[in-house]
Amino acid sequence: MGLFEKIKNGLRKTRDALFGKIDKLLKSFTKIDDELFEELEELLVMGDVGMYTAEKICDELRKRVKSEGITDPTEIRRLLEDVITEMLEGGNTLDISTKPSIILVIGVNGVGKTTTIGKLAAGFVREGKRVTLAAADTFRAAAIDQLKIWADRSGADIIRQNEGSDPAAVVFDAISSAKARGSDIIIADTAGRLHNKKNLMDELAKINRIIDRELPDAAKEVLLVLDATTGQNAVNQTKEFKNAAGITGIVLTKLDGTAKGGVVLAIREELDVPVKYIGVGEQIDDLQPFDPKEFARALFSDDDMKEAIEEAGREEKETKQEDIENAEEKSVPATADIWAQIDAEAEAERQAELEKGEKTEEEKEAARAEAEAEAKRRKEEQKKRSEERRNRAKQKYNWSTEPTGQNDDDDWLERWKKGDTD
Ligand SMILES: Nc1nc2c(ncn2[C@@H]2O[C@H](COP(=O)(O)OP(=O)(O)OP(=O)(O)O)[C@@H](O)[C@H]2O)c(=O)[nH]1
Ligand SMILES: [Mg+2]
Repeated sequence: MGLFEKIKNGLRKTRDALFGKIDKLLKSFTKIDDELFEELEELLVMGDVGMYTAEKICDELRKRVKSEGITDPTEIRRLLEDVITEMLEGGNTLDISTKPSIILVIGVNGVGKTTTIGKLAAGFVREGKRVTLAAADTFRAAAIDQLKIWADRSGADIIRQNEGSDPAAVVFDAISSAKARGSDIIIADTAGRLHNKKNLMDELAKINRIIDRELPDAAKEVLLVLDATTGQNAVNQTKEFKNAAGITGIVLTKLDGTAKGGVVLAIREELDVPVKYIGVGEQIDDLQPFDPKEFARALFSDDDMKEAIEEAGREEKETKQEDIENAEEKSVPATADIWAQIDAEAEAERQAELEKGEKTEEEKEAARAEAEAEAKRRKEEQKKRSEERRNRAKQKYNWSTEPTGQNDDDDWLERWKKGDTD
């Protein structure tokens, strides 16, 4: 499947729910008037574009309709595509211009940080770059294991420490290792959940300080991962993280599972943070660099617009319900897959450990037997030597019995008792 096809497929729900409806609306009007713009604005707001952004889009459309002298409502579709493209443009590319560059990946739990890192790493490795992953989500042991799986899958190096270790120390290690190995890119995973928000933000600030100290001249990206299925919540999360972590870009995941793709516009417009990647599925190549033009084109893609318009006729509630269900369905098996894999690996490790354990037990048994035999042999030898000595002493001192300690050569006797004689 081509890149565009993937984006198009990934945006099918948003296209069906929002842009299909817009198309239907435009076709139902015979002239361009205020009512049309009002209804259009309402559709945009319903499609998670946000009030402020929806208004802005409509103002821009009004201006262009006027300046271009457009009278056919269906032409608004083209204008809308242009306005959306322009709105989303600027700062979309990742700055990885230095060696090494560093990408810090942040976001609340479950949004797709680790998966995104795996996909990013796979893409970079495919381009011939050397990638070092830093397992700085030390909050859960499973998070470290999950990143390890992605490192193996993608062919990246990984630096990890034990669960509970200091994430900033892991990042420090990863930077040192990347420098030593000549890595091109370091990507750091972080925890999405800590005991409280302050802890989380403090931790990110600490990691940031380490990066700035150890790589003062490196290209640095702080990517905030957002789950598109959460709609306006994603906008709120951006606000929270923007202040604390100095975000340079957004990765919007799970667009394939939602009709809320319009949230891209809200994030860009309301918060002025560029979207750099979008996730349109769970496969390793389902993360796409964000291309505003392609994105807008995919939203209005004609081939299945007919189908989209039909879909748009469905009840909003039904779409939303399906949206939620699909998002849940989609994320559960993938997580389950990862867990199953982690479990399987842990089980394999346990088995190996067990076998190793049995062997060691056998070895121990053998070693014990050998040691016993050796001790017995030495004892025999010692006994023999003692016997010889005793005989020599008997002859020398004309003893008729064993030494008693009352012999004139007490000193020798004492030494003999200690085995300290020849
Ligand atoms: N459908 C779909 N699912 C995705 C996408 N990106 C991630 N996921 C799924 O989202 C779930 C959570 O992903 P993770 O990468 O574990 O999320 P995380 O942010 O690292 O989570 P924590 O480590 O718990 O904070 C997994 O089941 C992923 O397969 C996407 O673009 N589309
Ligand atoms: Mg994770």
